[in-house]
Amino acid sequence: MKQLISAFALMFLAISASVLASQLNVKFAQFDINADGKISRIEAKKNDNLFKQFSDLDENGDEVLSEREFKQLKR
Ligand SMILES: [Ca+2]
Ligand SMILES: [Ca+2]
Repeated sequence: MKQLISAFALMFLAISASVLASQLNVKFAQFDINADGKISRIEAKKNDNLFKQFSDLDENGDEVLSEREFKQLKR
């Protein structure tokens, strides 16, 4: 019985991890209006919080946020 429970627990963990990951992807895609894999300053205007942090998030200073840079966003 215990084994069954831990199997369920593992499954639950795996599912919630993938849900979390897909939520992040959805968010990035929501902002990336032209789907070029980057968020421009204009696209970031959709969200005040993102727009305010834009310069801090843009580590390489190319005026767009990659998905990796976007993930540093503080909520
Ligand atoms: Ca874009
Ligand atoms: Ca950048």
